[in-house]
Amino acid sequence: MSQPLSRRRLLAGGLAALGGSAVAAKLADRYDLIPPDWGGVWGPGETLTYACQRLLTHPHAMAREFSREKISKVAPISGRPPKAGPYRQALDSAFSNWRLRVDGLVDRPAAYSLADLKHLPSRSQITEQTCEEGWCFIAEWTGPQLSYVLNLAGVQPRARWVVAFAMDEGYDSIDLQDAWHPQTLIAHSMNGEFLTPDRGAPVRLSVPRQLGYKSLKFLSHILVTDTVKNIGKGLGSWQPEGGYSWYAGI
Ligand SMILES: Nc1nc2c(c(=O)[nH]1)N[C@H]1C(S)=C(S)[C@@H](COP(=O)(O)O)O[C@H]1N2
Ligand SMILES: [Mo]
Repeated sequence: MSQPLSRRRLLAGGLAALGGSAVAAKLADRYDLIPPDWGGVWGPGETLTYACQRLLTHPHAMAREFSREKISKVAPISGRPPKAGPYRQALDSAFSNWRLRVDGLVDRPAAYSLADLKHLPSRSQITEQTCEEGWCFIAEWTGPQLSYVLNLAGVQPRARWVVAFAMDEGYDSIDLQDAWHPQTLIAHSMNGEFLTPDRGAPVRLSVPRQLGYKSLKFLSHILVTDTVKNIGKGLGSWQPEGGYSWYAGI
């Protein structure tokens, strides 16, 4: 978004006033403000939330970062790794044959080994991860920024979404604004140690500006795309299929 703030405010105010109407939807579409879960009963509300977030917050507004003493002693786990199948095989061989594919609307598709990812320039951040079920914890995450990997791949102008796929069949998507965000990481470590299987090994996303379900674990594939209609049930995200919002900004 490159409009001046006053215009954004006006537009967002207009959207709020029109909440849920067809006019609001048209406006939002014109300014690229439609989330994948715009349809259905909650669609207008979801669109309003997403559109206002995108209009009113700075694209690089940072999630809060904490000092080391604030790191939580207890960090719950949600979503265990598969006990059998390809994940188990990959784990048994210490992920030596595992690759993170990066493809879709990019000029240079790539496949990274775990060693490749560990050697890329990385960022460490002590941030809070918040689960939609009501708990949270603070931890340090380390790994290359998603933006670094996307830059290597060369994202094409038509792209709008980045979809991550996991080895437990999970998938989730974020828009390019969150994909380029400096705190969106492909994390290989938590609190200075490589990820355990429970924590999402070999690598997971860390997306501290959104609820925990966007921080997908056990990654296998990153797809850059202009539509998520063909992903899962059409929302490009596991959780909205169960009733949560596609946009999980906090
Ligand atoms: N692949 C995959 N990623 C996942 C999940 C999952 O079940 N599978 N659970 C999500 C949810 S709901 C949350 S809150 C966080 C939890 O991360 P943690 O186990 O490190 O606390 O991971 C997210 N990533
Ligand atoms: Mo969660």
